[in-house]
Amino acid sequence: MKKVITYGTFDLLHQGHINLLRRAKALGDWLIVGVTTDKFDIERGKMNSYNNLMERIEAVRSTGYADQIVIEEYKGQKIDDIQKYGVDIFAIGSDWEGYFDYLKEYCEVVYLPRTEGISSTLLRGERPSVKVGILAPDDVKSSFIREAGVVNSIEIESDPDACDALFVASPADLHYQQVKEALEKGKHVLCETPIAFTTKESEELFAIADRKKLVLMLSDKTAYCPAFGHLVSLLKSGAIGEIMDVSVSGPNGSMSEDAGIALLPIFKLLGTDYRDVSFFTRMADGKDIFTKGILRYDKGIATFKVGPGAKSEGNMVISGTKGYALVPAPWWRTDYFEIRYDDRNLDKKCFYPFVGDGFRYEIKDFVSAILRSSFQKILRREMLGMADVLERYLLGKNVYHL
Ligand code: C2G
Repeated sequence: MKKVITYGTFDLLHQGHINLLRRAKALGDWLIVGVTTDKFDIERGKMNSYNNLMERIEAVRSTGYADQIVIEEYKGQKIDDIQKYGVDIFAIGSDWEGYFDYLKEYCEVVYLPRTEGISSTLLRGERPSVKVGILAPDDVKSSFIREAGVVNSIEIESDPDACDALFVASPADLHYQQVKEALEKGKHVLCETPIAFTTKESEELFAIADRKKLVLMLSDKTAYCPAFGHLVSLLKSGAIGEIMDVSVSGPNGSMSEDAGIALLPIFKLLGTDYRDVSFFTRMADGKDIFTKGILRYDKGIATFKVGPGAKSEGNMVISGTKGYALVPAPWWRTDYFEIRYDDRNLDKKCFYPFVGDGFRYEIKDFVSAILRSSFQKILRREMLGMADVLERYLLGKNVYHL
């Protein structure tokens, strides 16, 4: 029996894919189709798939050409699969001509003609997209535009009246007013932390968003990147036992700029039911240049330090009853962490992609929240917690000056 294998994303399955599968099947007696996982596609720079893995597998199955479907999860898997399944022919579209010649050492390699005039990219372009306006300094703006280029269903709109959504990364004291205006005009908002300086103002913004059925999402590169999400799920599933201490160092902006970022892992891991918060702060020329914050919980404690005035290693250590997690600097741009135990044989090193400058993850989530009402990774109570901590600081509650 002659076995043929082919691979692809097969997003928004179209005639080009169907032709390819038909031609691949005709080369032998048994066709194996490898469908890429969402994670692997993101790793290889494909952020913009419309269908998820299950939908794409179902689409391939529905063509009737695949005798066997496998999932492709990592670079190098093609060689492993060819050996594992005893494959005779590797087939792929001619857009890959020459690229897979290295597989000739393992089996025959056939480049099949690509169908012209149709592609997933074209089909994605025909779907509704979100027009996003940007209120940000030039460097942030150009980075946002560059990263939005790899995300599906988004267009940058320079006319503020014509946009459906707004990205706000202006100075923190302008956020509340700008977010409020945008929401009142019916625009979805992605805003850097903090959305406001008080809980009352934050609640008011959420109420407008709800009344107008709009997405109000917090921009924070850490929250949406793959490593951070997995770190939180792993620790919440008990990987280090009961979490007792979260110690966060950095980023090094002022309290109003960066406290929200530093509080995110604390709230994700210990929740928002803190008993009290105290601050130790040092001012220079009317600005806070160093602040250490302490949040006391019933069964745990968290500390964070922010500010440009005291240099430090920007890492994060989370202590549990059975082990601890170490996220090396800069923890807020997480692509790697370690879980450590007394028995070093049990230690785990976890690596993840952090592609581009990290904006793409939150842009993707923002667009899905608007178009598909998908789950928002930063919860409202966490955003309100950030506003509450900042408000206590600005009101001088439990603030000790150094
Ligand atoms: N294809 C085609 N004609 C088109 C579009 C796609 O023949 N108009 C072929 C591609 O050449 C490929 C297959 O359909 O062989 C799947 O295409 P994609 O879903 O775009 O997947 P791709 O990114 O090419 O992944 O490990 C994955 C593989 O490297 C290929």
